[in-house]
Amino acid sequence: MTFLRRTVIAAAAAVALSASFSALAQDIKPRLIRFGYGLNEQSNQGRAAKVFADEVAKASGGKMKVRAIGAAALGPDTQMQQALIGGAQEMMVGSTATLVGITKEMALWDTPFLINNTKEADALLDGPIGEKIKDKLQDKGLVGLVYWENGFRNLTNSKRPVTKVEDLDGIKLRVMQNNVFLSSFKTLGANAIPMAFSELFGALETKTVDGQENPYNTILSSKFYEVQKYLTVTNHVYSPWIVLVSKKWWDQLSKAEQKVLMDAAKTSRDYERKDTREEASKAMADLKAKGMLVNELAPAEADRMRNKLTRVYAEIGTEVGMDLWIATQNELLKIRGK
Ligand code: TK8
Repeated sequence: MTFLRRTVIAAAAAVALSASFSALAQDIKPRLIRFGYGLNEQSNQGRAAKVFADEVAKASGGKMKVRAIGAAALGPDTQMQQALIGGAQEMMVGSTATLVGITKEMALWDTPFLINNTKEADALLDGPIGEKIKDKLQDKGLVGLVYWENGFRNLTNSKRPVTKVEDLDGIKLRVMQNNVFLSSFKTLGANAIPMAFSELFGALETKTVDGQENPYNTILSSKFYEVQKYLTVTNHVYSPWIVLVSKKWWDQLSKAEQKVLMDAAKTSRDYERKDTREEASKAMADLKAKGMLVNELAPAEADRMRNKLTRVYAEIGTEVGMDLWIATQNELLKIRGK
C-alpha cells in the first residue's frame, strides 16, 4: 500500500469516526432526571443511586443529569410509580412488592422461601423469567431496566424473641402494601398491617406496630435497632428492587440516551449487589453491637412455617398464572442443577 493510499484511508476513517461521535453527541440532549428512592442516602440504595447518577453523567458528557432524591422525599413507592406512569417523574428504584397492584406477575418475587441464595437470585432475575416479568410493565406505562438486590428478609420486633411460628401470635407486624405479604403473615398468626415504608420508623417508635421484616442492610441503615430489640434470622423471602423509568418519558429519548441509561443501570446493579452482600455479611455483628438480641430460626421451624404457607403458595400460583409458576420451578431446577 502506498503512503498516500494509507493516509487517505486513515483520514477517511477519522472522518467516519468523528461523524459517528457527533451523531451520538447530537442524540444526547440536556436532560434532568429525577430518580426517587425510599431509603436514606447512607443506605445501600442511596450509594447505588449515586453510582447510577455518576455513570449517567460520565457517559453523556454531563448532559444527562440525575438528581437522586432519597428518603421518600418524592413520596413512597406507590406514589412514585403513579408519577412515572403519568410522566411527572422520570425514574425511581423501589420494591417489586409494591408493584403487584400494577403488574400481578410481580407477586412471584413475594413467594416465601422461593430463592435459597444470591446465585439463584441473580440467575432467576437476570434470566428469562425475570425478563418476562419486567417486560409486563410496558403495558402499564413503566419500563423496568434492572433488578437490584434488596435482600433476604429477616424479622424484628420489640415484644419477644421469635423462635417458633407460635411466637408470632398477635404481634402487630408491618408488612409491605401487598396481598402476598399480608396473607403470608396472617397465615403465620401475626396481626399483619400493610404500611408504606416511609411511615415505618415512626410506627415502630410509637408502638403502632411491634415489628417489621426487612433485610439486615435496611435494619441497619434505617436505624430500626433503636426501636427494635429482637432480630430473628428467618431469610423468609428474597426481595428484589427494580429500577423503573416512566414509559411516557422513555419513548421520547433517542436510542443513544436510552443506551446511556441502560448501561448505567447495569453498572449500578453490579455495584449494588456486591456492596449489599458485603454489608449484609457484616451486619449481624453490627446489629448485635447496637444491642439487638439475635436468634436464628431453626431449620425445622422454618419447615413448619413453610408447611403452614401451602395455601399461600396456591394463591400466588393463581395470581401470577400457572404457566409462569411452573416455568419458574423448572428454571430453578435448571439453575440448581448447574
Ligand atoms: C423502600 C422499600 C423497602 C422495602 C419495604 O422504599 O417497604 O419494606 O423493603 O426497601 O422498598
